[in-house]
Amino acid sequence: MILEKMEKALNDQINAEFFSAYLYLSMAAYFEDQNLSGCAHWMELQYNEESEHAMKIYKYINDRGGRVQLNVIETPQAQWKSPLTAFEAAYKHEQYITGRINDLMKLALELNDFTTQSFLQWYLNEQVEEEANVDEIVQSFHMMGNDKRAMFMLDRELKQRQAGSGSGD
Ligand code: OFO
Repeated sequence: MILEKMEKALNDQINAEFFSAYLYLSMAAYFEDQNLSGCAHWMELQYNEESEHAMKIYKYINDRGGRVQLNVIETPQAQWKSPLTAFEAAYKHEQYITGRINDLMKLALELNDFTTQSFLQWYLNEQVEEEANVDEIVQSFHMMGNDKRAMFMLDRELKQRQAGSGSGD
């Protein structure tokens, strides 16, 4: 049986993961509008991943005999100044999520909840990857500056991203 305090914090994280999904879907829609279908595709896959992250916690709470409580998902931002600022916002968001996972781990340690500590280990590792993947794209944007041809190439590369991988490689 999961402790109430841990259950509440994990339920909040389900909401945060679904918000991440929503945010990235909103970014996908923005990129579609900018005719950057590769960036849009990358964000759509990110949307799927975030939904999976939420559902993993959903399943965990149920498996531990807890009660899932779904809450309102905040409206995500819909417009960005440029493709670069959208990816920068995604990077900042991932750093925020990493902070949240660290806080969950702190709580699990405080409560001596060993199974939740083990469960959260996957998220800690995943966040290293999540931050690195977005940061790599932000760096590519910085390198190409206003070069339209480079933008075209990067968009094409991002279109190659496969489900389960973070980049276009
Ligand atoms: Fe769920 O990792 Fe991104 O937010």
